[in-house]
Amino acid sequence: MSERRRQFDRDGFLVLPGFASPEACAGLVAAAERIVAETDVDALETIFDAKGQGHGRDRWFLDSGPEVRAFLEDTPEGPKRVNKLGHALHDRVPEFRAFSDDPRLDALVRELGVAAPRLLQSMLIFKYPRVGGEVPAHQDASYLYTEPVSVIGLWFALEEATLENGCLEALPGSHRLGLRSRYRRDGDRAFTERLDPRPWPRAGWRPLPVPAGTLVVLHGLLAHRSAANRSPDPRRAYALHVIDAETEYAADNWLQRPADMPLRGFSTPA
Ligand SMILES: O=C(O)CCC(=O)C(=O)O
Repeated sequence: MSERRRQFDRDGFLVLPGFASPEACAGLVAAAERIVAETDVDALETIFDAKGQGHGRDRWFLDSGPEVRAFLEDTPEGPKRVNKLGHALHDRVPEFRAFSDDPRLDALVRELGVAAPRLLQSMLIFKYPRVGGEVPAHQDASYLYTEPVSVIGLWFALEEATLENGCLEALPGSHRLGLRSRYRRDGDRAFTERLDPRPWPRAGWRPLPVPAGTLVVLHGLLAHRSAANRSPDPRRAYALHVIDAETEYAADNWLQRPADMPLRGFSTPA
């Protein structure tokens, strides 16, 4: 077993600095901002409500699995700002597709135990200066559930992530504490079902300030979160979530792909 695998199994995450070049990071930021510039942000209505999950009653969100859609920050007083783009950048936007189809990622997730990787969702998380909101503690397997759990989050810092601008924070070893909730779809709504009422411990969280180009790999059961961006600097990040085709994808996950857009593995030619 590789040292990387041992560390991932022990902690539930890996921090891999220097994964993406400055040019690659700048290319994704430019592509994301081009999409935002082409979007009528004032006409958007769906706030990505990381705390209350209010977007779970909204088709703009619920049907976004195979699309590229923008979601808003909760800024009741200020102008509308984009919180994230999701959830099929890796399929629909050439720059994200090229970045995501990196054979190093295929090899990495296989090394971490994913037998048949499938690219499930992708997001550009903006965390713009002063408006980028908090992401409360969660496990990705709550949202992207397979039986058994297989989801791995690949989170790329496109800019330096700091304590001030809302870097990721992880709770080491929490991937061994079981799944605390499931986010389940029921027709036109999705809702959180609590499986374990205990709150996450207050102590033991580790902030992960990282330079641009760093890849943070997150076990699907690892508790992680990020604070609001209180700084004058943006903290844009790209997140790609991968599951194992040899597991069962839950029929009541919020994200469902249409039959004509099946999930694919890495490196499938466009
Ligand atoms: O970028 C963030 O602040 C949070 C990202 C996250 O929680 C995720 O990708 O699962």
